[in-house]
Amino acid sequence: MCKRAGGRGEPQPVSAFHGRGVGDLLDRVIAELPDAPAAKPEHDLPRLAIVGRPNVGKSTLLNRLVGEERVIVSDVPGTTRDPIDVEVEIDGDRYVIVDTAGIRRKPKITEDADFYAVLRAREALASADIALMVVDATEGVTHQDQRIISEIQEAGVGLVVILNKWDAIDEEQREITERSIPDRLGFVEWAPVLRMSARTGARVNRLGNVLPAVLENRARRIPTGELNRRIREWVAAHPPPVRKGRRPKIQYAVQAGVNPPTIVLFVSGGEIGDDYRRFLENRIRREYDFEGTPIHIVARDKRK
Ligand SMILES: Nc1nc2c(ncn2[C@@H]2O[C@H](COP(=O)(O)OP(=O)(O)OP(=O)(O)O)[C@@H](O)[C@H]2O)c(=O)[nH]1
Ligand SMILES: [Mg+2]
Repeated sequence: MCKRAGGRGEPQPVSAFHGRGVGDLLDRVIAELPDAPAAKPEHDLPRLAIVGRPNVGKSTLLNRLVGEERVIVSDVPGTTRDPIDVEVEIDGDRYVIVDTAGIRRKPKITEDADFYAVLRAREALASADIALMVVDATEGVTHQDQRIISEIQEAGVGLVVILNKWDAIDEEQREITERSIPDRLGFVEWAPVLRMSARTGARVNRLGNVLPAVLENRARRIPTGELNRRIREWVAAHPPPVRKGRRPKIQYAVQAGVNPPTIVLFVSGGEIGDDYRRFLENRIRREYDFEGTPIHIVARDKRK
């Protein structure tokens, strides 16, 4: 808690006019704030959600990670209906892992079971720290895969893409799949992509290194002074474009949260567009290791 000095707290020198010390002040304010209600208690294990289209091998992967046949596997799409929580240890680290129903493009609303299965898969996804997005390598990355990945990104959940059934494709098909990756997954180029076979177990152990790194990156904080220094440099080299006849000015920035890293820009004189947010995100990713986690950048009007 706050160290008391005569009941008024420790003084923090700032210059409101120059903005000097404001960043450090904000860091201290944030450190004193109670954690957001969404934050999980520390004793809770990190949650992994296995998601993807029907029949890609999600349940097979869960069984492989657990080391026994905990959930039903079959070649009939739509086998899994309810998300099931299972505790697993992967390379010495413990997690809660959730198998989910395959997410279809349009769940047949007439078939209630289908509709609710997809709904529950989305709920399991929303409360996960990392999504293991399983893709069927024999089919390559499809549009529906891309849609699910966009949902993961918007939910702010960590992302590891798994190209599963790697055992079932030959050298030529592997090359075709590899060549399509930059195009199909370019919009999440920060996500690790692992080739594996849930059925044979080949390369499943790669998750052991990747998962702890993603969790660490999701918890990374950029100190406010440093963040503002860098943003000033990037803005000086590439100022935000004029929109609706007004040029926005970023007054200051602060990383307001983690899991996922969330950066708030206080802006005056105009609006920051999506393109410019992406530009800043790319610069941030060049400087800091945020592999495997979305970054949310929020612009706020300074006057509000
Ligand atoms: N060749 C090969 N087949 C696999 C692999 N993983 C899963 N399969 C097969 O793919 C089929 C579907 O596997 P499941 O694990 O039930 O797939 P799912 O994604 O859980 O399917 P739903 O629950 O219906 O969404 C089964 O016949 C599995 O044996 C793999 O790595 N290689
Ligand atoms: Mg299943």
